[in-house]
Amino acid sequence: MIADILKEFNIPARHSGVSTGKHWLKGEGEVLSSFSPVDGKEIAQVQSGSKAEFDAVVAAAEEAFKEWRQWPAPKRGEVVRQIGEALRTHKTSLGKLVSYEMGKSLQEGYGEVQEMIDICDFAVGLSRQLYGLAMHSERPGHRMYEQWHPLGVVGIISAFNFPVAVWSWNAMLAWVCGDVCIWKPSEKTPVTALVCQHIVQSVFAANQVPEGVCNLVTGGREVGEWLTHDTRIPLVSATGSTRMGKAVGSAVGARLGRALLELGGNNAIIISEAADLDMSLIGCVFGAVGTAGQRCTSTRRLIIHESVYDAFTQKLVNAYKQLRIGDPLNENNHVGPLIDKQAVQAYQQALEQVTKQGGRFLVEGRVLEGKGFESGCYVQPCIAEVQNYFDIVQHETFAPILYVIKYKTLAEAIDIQNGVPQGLSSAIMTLNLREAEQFLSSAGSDCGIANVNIGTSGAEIGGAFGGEKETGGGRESGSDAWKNYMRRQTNTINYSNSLPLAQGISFDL
Ligand code: UN1
Repeated sequence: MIADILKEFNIPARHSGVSTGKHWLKGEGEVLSSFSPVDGKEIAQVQSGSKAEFDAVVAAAEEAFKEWRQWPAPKRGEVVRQIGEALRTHKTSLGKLVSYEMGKSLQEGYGEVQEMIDICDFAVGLSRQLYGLAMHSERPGHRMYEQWHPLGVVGIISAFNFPVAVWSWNAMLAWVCGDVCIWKPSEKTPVTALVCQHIVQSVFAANQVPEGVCNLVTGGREVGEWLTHDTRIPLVSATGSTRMGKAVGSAVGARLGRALLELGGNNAIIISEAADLDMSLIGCVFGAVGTAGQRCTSTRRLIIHESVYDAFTQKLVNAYKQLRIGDPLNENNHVGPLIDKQAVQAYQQALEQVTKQGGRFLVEGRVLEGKGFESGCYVQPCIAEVQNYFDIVQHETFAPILYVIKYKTLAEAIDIQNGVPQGLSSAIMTLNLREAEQFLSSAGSDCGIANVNIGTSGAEIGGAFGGEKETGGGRESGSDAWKNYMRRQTNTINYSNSLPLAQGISFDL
């Protein structure tokens, strides 16, 4: 099945990972092997870019920008509309490949492609709505307004957990805004990136989009460093760990470029005494075990009111007993593998730390062995009773480990929810309006995303996506996130016969 999909997209056993959107370069850098965590098999080898090739790509991007920025935005939107159509055509095969290369369940693989289609639709509408404000000048015979111009070359560093959707949030907005993109996908999921590049390239070719608007450079850390240090790249949008984000943010900041950072989360759901417990269960379990706990938005902590603590943890334990773990392409399974053995090791180390720091497991974790688990990447989702201040709880472990914590008052619950270095997503389950509004108020959740009666993961593309504190502060996707990809220009026009100075200053010659 996967062989057919690779054939459909013209991906041989070895493929270049460097493209200017029209031509594939040789790929003179290191060779990446993409192994599926599903069965441990090699999917393909990808030849990454050398520094010289990277420089050639940036040069092509700069050249393309001169033309692309002059295309009317709705025309650029029309091209993005066609990308959305192409993604609709390929949704099943790309979704399966995402599931196979990354390990998320097939439903979530399809969901990821749907998220790409949704952002295409959003970007098409946006291409006619890149609005600036008009202001009233303090001077007679003057007019003021602001306009948004394309920014230039945008570097996109994406993570393995959403190997294609998060790139599309950035690329589709950047393209309607008139920018050109250079994508460095995760070295763990280069094959899905090749497929996206092929899809976009054929749409671009049919529309005579200039070479250099859609660039791909696969590779390891060094490619990320080239992107972040390059003064020809005014914006670097990066998704990944807080450690990576600090490196990107300081390198880009040192040259006064713009960094758009979407980093780790440590997302909690408060289960109030006024929660609908049956309904809450779905949100909590999907949030904790969906994508095997490898979403930035995964639910890591449940803060449960003491009066419903026993009842709700019992429900959770029962639900975890029903979880089917295995091949994510088999739709009967809920949970697939972690991305690789390194991730399994991090999971195991976290389990040790939980016990060492005084936690108690309600559902024990372990690495699964035997038939179907040969890749060594499948783990048992687990639940541990902890205190919020434990060092391990303060860190994001990218694995299905759910921490439960008891609370007495809502104020205490909000303190616990906010009492971590990260600030991405948060939620409260309650039917009590006062509680919900307190949680959403300025004294409530300190996260970029705060939900009521739904979980922490699975945000829609229409809202701005991102978070505060160590999550990096960036906002991608919907709302007015497009402004990150443009430069604002304030224009004042004098149509009078004199030149009065602002602030009433008189200056006569
Ligand atoms: C991520 O994990 O980096 O809200 C992105 C969600 C998805 C996107 C997650 N729509 O869970």
